[in-house]
Amino acid sequence: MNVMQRILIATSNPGKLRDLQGAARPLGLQVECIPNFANLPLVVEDGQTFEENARKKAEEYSLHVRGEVVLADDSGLEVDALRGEPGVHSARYAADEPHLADANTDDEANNAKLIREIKKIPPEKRTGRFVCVIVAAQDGKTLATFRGKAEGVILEGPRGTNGFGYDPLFYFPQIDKTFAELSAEEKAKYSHRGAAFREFLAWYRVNSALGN
Ligand code: ITT
Repeated sequence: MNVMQRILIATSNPGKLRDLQGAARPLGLQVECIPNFANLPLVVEDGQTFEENARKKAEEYSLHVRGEVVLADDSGLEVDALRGEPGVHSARYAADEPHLADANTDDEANNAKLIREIKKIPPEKRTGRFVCVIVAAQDGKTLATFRGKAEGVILEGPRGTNGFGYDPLFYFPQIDKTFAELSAEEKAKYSHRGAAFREFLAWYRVNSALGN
């Protein structure tokens, strides 16, 4: 049987949606943004961790689609020599301190700031990782939390035109490419989001009609 199963995600970030759709498609699953997402009241991401923010988004947005399992993704880039920054502030790294929770800055400005900061660090110390936490919630309650990461090196100039966010500055030694040089299939295979989504799927197969 080949029934397309639909999974809802609460995100304003088209890059995340594309990544998840890329990871889901080969499995015959469909990932869609929750209906009317742009008109829902914004959830303020003021948590100290990816988990807190993902949980807050999943729980609050799931109240708008009662009875459905809703996913939220909170993610970012941790640079070791920058004490884990931009981290939970990844979407608003270029904003003035204290990186107010409702003030996202654009990818270009965030990347320009990362380039300025990484140039101050010796090349051999430019390690970091993308982290993704996905929370599944229903009717305002968290059902489960999933985590994925991808280890790499931060470049001081962009490479590649695919992807979004910090992808052009994130070099992934395992296949000698930046994340902006990956196809949708490769990003699903190697990325933090692909890893977290696979964990979700393993859980979903057991906990939903998919497993029947
Ligand atoms: P939503 O909260 O609406 O989902 P957002 O963009 O505000 O969208 P986050 O608060 O989780 O999401 O911020 C994540 C930021 O981390 C994102 O804007 C990128 O700058 C960066 N990021 C996360 N995953 C990434 C990836 O796969 N490639 C490049 N950058 C990524």
